[in-house]
Amino acid sequence: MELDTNSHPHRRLNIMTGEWVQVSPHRTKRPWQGQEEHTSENDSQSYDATCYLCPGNDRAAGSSNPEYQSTYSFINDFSALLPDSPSEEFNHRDLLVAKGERGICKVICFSPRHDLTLPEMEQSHIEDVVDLWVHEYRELGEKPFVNYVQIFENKGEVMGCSNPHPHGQIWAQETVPEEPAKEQIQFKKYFDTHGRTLLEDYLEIELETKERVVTENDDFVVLVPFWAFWPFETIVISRRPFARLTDMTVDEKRSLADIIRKLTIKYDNLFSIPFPYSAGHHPAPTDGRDHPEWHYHMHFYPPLLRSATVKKFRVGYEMLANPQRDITAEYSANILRESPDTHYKSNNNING
Ligand code: H2U
Repeated sequence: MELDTNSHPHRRLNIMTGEWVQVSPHRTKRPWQGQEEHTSENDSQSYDATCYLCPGNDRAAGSSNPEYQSTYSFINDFSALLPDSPSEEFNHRDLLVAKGERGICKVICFSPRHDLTLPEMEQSHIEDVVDLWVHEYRELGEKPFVNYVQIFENKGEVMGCSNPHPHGQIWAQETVPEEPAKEQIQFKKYFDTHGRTLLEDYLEIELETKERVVTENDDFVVLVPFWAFWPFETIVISRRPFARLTDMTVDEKRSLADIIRKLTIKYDNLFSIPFPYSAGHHPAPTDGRDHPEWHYHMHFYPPLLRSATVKKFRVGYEMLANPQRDITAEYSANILRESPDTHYKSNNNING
């Protein structure tokens, strides 16, 4: 019998990490009697006097925010990493091993407006957010002890986001953390053999069929990767294989803002809610090396499965054995592609 990836259980290789994902498309018919998440709309007020991130307000640890008009970043008052902690190693008989880790954590506010999320923001305001990401990547990456700058956003209560005010975080640190480190190995292996970036060649294949492509513009393509784990996971890949956020041209920065707007509008429209996710940039490490193998991209990992209230849990087999998904990447890509381009709350048309 020939393998039909639309109906037969199979495994797909995540070429970016070298790890396998179990796909079980025949399971999508099972009934659901488990937990349903409650949905939360955005706050409707543009300023909240009790919000730690609104302009002019006091923060939890005593400092206060300026009356910022656009974007604003500050050192996280509860930073997980500190710039002056010892970076010595500890090793007891190769069994108890630890190493000090230095770093800097920042919070970045996307807008002075408490009630907006990225898909509801004007294109020009998302461009300001892109400029801030580039600025922070440059400034933090230039610090001699910083070898990786991880910029990310947790959106929605279900993802553990602490505050509806639109914001993200940055953790810049000495060590290249696990996820980009896995990609670094895979990218280098591929580049050394083929002389092209792994994502450049992968994108070429995806653009032949467009089966998993969700949306695209002149400089970026959004697709559900062949090996996606989260039901509506996507990756944003630059058409030109550049490595760093600071390598983007003015046009590419504009295009990045545009593609993020397009994608997040589609996400919100999927279940007519502010769609929760963890998303982040994977630019090259800032370790002073050139990294011709690296290809800039962004990951979006949304937790929802089949409605606004049913979440995917990574438990049981997936904790103990292997990541697994039921609906196929092709099925999800199709749903996302068909998701309307105008935000459900407004006439904010993504083509406008
Ligand atoms: P999350 O919503 O993704 O948790 O990010 C909010 C961050 O903001 C969180 O890391 C920080 C928290 O430590 N924070 C401050 O730095 N100051 C505050 O006054 C409140 C929250």
